[in-house]
Amino acid sequence: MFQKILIANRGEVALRVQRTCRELGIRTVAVHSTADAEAMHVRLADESVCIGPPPARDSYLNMAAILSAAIITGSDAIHPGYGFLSENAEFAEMVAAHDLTFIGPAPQHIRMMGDKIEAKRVMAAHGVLPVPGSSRAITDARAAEAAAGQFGYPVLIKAAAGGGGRGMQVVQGPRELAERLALARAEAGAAFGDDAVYLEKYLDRPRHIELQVLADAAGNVVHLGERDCTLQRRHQKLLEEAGSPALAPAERERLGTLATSALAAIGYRNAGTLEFLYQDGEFAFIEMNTRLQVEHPVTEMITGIDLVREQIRIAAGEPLGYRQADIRFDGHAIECRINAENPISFVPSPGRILAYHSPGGLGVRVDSALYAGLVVTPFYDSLVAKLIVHARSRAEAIARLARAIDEFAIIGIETTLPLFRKIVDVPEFASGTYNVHWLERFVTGTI
Ligand code: MV4
Repeated sequence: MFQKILIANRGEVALRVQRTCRELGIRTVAVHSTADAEAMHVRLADESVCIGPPPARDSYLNMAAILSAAIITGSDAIHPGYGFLSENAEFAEMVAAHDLTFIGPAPQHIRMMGDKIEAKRVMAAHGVLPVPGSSRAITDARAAEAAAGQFGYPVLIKAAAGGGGRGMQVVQGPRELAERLALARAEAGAAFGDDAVYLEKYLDRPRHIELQVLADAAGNVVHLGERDCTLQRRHQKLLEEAGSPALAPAERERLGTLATSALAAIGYRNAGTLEFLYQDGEFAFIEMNTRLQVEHPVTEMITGIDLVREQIRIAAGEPLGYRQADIRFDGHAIECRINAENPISFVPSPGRILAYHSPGGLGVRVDSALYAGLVVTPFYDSLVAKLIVHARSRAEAIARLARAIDEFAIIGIETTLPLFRKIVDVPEFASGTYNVHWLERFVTGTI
């Protein structure tokens, strides 16, 4: 097992990884930009190293600075958290080249899943059906027309290097195709430095359901059930649940069996998440994420499994030590992502935290690096806290969430807490019958 882990991240996820390291008796090294000198993840680490100025590209994305910090502190492994370098295959390779362990999948699997066309091809070859679409990158309108003709309009153009919805273009019919294709390619090139795009059949009212998996070095693969991330705004998830209000236990079993055997076949290792669109009782694979996800706590709450502990143990070569049949799904969990933003306009709201009180009691968890006196800077993601509740049923979890939101006080900046207080009171939310478009209409006042 590792003696010392460098955590190449900041904020709540840096604390999240530190907590597990402490429980495992592993020392922690924090890295930070000059903007984060007073941050909680620096205060609570055993050691810290300043790696650069505030812009992420000069600090939290600065591979040479992070590797130097790992070497001078005598760290044995690097946990990347989520975002930043967590899905950077080149970084994972550099970590290994310096005789350090990257706590995550092998570079080849990060690279494979980073190419969304390749990810769909590989998963399809192992029996996980993707959304119908083009099997290769599309470069000209004629190839696009031929592909669209095969599975029919409307189609969606996506960036091969993308993910997360950036640069997507819906095409209603053949007359719009050439124009939208040019637009999508230009956007993909500007955003990802790669203008490869692909086409998919556009599903008009899907839910977003994802499956958490764990795979060890010995080839044992288990799933930890699904998360429902249907409530998104502009491709940013706002509220996630485990399990999905739309799914029956038998459907979870069917999906889990398919997905785990596919990942075993490709030799995947560590934690991963398969993303699906779910519409009319059918799952269609769209992407795989090769990192710990922001919404992982809801899975931890219903399974009792510490995902960061499993990531560290797997990276150290230890076996999972349990089988699929040993995993129990207990109750229901909901997470709200609380951002430092105006709850109506979503304009970022940096500033000093003047007072802070977090909720507690049975079934309440808060993952946050906030404290009274901290200055929230405008340099990074606006996520400042995750409020997670767990209860025996979804209805009880919603009631618990409402009271936990009422207890939560974050004074000095604007946050999205008032938006969540509204959502939990809406009958459509309680019914669980919405699709990915519902929240957008709710926040804009269209419904
Ligand atoms: C889709 C889709 C419908 N059809 N793909 C958005 C983020 C990325 N992970 C995948 N996304 C989608 N892919 C096909 N073939 C719908 C979404 C989608 C979405 C689309 C428009 C507006 C809001 C959305 C929210 C979640 C998912």
